[in-house]
Amino acid sequence: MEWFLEKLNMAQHIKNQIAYKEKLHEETSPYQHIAIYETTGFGRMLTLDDVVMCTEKDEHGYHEMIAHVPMLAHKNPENVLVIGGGDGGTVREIVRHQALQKVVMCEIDEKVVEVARKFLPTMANQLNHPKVELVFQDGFAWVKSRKNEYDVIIVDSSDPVGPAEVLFKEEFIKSCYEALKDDGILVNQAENMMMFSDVIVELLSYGRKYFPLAYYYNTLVPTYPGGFIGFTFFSKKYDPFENLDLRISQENIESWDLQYYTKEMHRASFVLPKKVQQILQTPKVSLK
Ligand code: SPD
Repeated sequence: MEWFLEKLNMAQHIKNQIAYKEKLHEETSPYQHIAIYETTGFGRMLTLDDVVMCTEKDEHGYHEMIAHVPMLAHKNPENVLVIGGGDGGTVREIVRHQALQKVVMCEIDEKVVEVARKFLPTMANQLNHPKVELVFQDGFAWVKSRKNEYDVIIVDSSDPVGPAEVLFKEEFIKSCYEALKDDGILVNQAENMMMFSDVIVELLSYGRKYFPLAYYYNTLVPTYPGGFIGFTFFSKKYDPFENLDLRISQENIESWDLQYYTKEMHRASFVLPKKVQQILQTPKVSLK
């Protein structure tokens, strides 16, 4: 057994190590170093530039929550854009929705998708779905060229160091706002609330300049530093809960084979620790 040591440039006071049996693959694409490990406890793991992206065992907390929270908060999410998300886990969740007509996944690095198709079939297994269009180009450039087009945009990015840095900047949030329809929702991967509240505060400050509603919600992913990660939720019209009962019954989510998402987890994920809520200044959410 060996130990993978995460090289998360942002984490200064903590070390994230995952035990593995074997490194199954590695290559360097024009954008980053890509590797797949067979871990001892979490199944296969994808890393980019030596940072954990996902493992087979705990990916559901991330992909179900990044996808179903905005998809069930929106009244009719027909047109969806995913920026990043090359492993395919987010798209796998989005295509469950009957309301969906089309999802575009814009991933800068074609090699990540190639590797996921080969080594992570349980995540990449819906990338050939007829409602999915794959685009291999810079996500920012794609968003900038679209206006009033999407119901939901999901930014399934890596950390704000390296290729994804631009996705955490005001100009990008503004372009997403413009690419969304009048009742659109934008969800961004937004790091761990205890360790990187400065990143979240900054993202929220950009979002609040354009969107009337700004929230942060949280999910459990043990293989990420700190064990939690969260998302910003920016919305032009709908709060995260107002369409929930209706949408859940329309989609009949009981028939989906989910591991993490439930209506209760949806609501509870927006309830933040007292100090975090004070720092982020997001609306207080009741569990009822
Ligand atoms: N610190 C790691 C954050 C990684 C977030 N993105 C993961 C991609 C999974 N589809």
